[in-house]
Amino acid sequence: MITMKKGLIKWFSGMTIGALLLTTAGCGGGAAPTANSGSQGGEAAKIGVISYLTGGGAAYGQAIKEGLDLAKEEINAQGKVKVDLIYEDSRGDKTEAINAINKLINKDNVVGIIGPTLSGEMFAAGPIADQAGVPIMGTSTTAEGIPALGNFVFRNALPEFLAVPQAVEKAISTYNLKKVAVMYSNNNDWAVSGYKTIESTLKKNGIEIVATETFADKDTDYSAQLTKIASLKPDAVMVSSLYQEASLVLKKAREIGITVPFVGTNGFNSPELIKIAGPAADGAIVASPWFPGKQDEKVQKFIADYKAKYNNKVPDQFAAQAYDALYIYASALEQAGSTTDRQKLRDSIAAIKGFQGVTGKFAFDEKREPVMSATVLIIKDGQFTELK
Ligand code: 1QQ
Repeated sequence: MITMKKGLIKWFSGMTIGALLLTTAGCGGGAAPTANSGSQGGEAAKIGVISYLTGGGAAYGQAIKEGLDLAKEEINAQGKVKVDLIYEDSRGDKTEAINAINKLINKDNVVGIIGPTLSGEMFAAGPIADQAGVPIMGTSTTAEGIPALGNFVFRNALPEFLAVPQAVEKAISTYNLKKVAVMYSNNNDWAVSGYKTIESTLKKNGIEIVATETFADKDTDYSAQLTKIASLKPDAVMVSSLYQEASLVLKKAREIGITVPFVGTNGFNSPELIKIAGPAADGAIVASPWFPGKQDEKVQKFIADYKAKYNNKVPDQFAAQAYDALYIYASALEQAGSTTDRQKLRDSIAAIKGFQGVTGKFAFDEKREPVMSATVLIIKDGQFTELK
């Protein structure tokens, strides 16, 4: 269990940094100091956002920002609570995420944090927030073990251990799969976690794994792995990676004549995959709690408002989950009756029940894992459609 060990080491180093911060900040956690609240409306709750806003995976972070900004506008207009968002760009980097979290907690005195975008960043930054007693909620962090980082750590992203088995099993039954090849990025914590879920689901279903090929984030040449896979003639290929790498894998695969279905993990849920891979993305399958085709009033209103604000752009899963996340915070802040009390905010988030968002019904279980359901999607003619 190499990753578990790694996780522990990270957790301990996070604890040390967190403890140091507590001492230097000179406060024992709990309520954020109310001083320095600035001129922008004294009683607005200051929420820090750590997002992947520039670099290779920026489409994830930009979508998250768009969803949050729209929700903020609406929440502030409704006036029950006021929220102020302070953005930090972590560029998908663990060190940047740690720097961002320290700044948000100690300089900006935020009451809570949304983000970071990647599970790997959360594994690095989450324990710091937890030690400082600041609630933190990932909107896109789907690896196994996120809420287990500590009592102040939440997510409203559908964990891969719920999403991946649905996508994999749907593909098995739809295409009568017998033997598959698997690929994943082995230097990305989340991609590794997604791969493990793919593997255990395949084993559970008695599917033969003919090849397991690895690569690293930012790799651009996948010919060696795919040539080997092509020679083994699998019924499908399952890939755990972010959109940048996944798009290049898809393009190369189609180029060398691999026409079988692909099943992806959460990284596939960005329309950027379709933009980069083009027609090569057709036939890719992924599970998501978000489906813009849902005939639901709340979903359709969100899509219309989002399109109106962002140049007719249709919101993706990352925008939708971020939008819901800020509403979850707003509702918890209202319940807490304070815009500065971090402990009360934590307890109110944990107590969220029966929340109805654009990604469906939402609650946390006793381990602070989200209770939500998924739809299995397939890309057809450059569009995410429901795989029925
Ligand atoms: C994670 C993910 C990524 C796909 C988010 C962009 O699910 O890192 O957990």
